[in-house]
Amino acid sequence: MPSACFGLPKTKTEFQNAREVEVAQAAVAAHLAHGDTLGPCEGEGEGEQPVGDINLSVDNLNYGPYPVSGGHSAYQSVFVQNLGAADLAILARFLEGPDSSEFHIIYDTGQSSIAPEGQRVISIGFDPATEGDKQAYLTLVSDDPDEHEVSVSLVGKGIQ
Ligand SMILES: [Ca+2]
Repeated sequence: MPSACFGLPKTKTEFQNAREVEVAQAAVAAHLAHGDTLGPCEGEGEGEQPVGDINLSVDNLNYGPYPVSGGHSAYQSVFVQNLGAADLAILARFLEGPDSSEFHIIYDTGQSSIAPEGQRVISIGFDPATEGDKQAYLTLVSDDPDEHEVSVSLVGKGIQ
């Protein structure tokens, strides 16, 4: 098992003189003597470990005006996508906000882990209990390192 990996200190054209070349060759020889591997380190170029990267297909869903006595509206869907190179864990999913009881999750493919290039589909219907403007959020919690929580805004209006 090599103890480390390493690259050449400079590209060949960057060496200023024979002395620098000699020093560089000695450094390479010392690495090789240790059993190190010459060349890019594993994962180098990626910069870091692969991670999941959450993306929502929409920022908001607008159900428009809908009758209070109409039952559920036609549903609308959010595609929760993984644009990263590693699996994305979905840790929680909830409806929140002032009128969250008037929006309902009708359908959810439900994966707790989304593979790279995969997606989870969540479909929501609007069922206003009273007249007026309604607002809620669908929030997803994941292990995306820079977007722990993401939300879709849900709006609609209850009418007679
Ligand atoms: Ca991200």
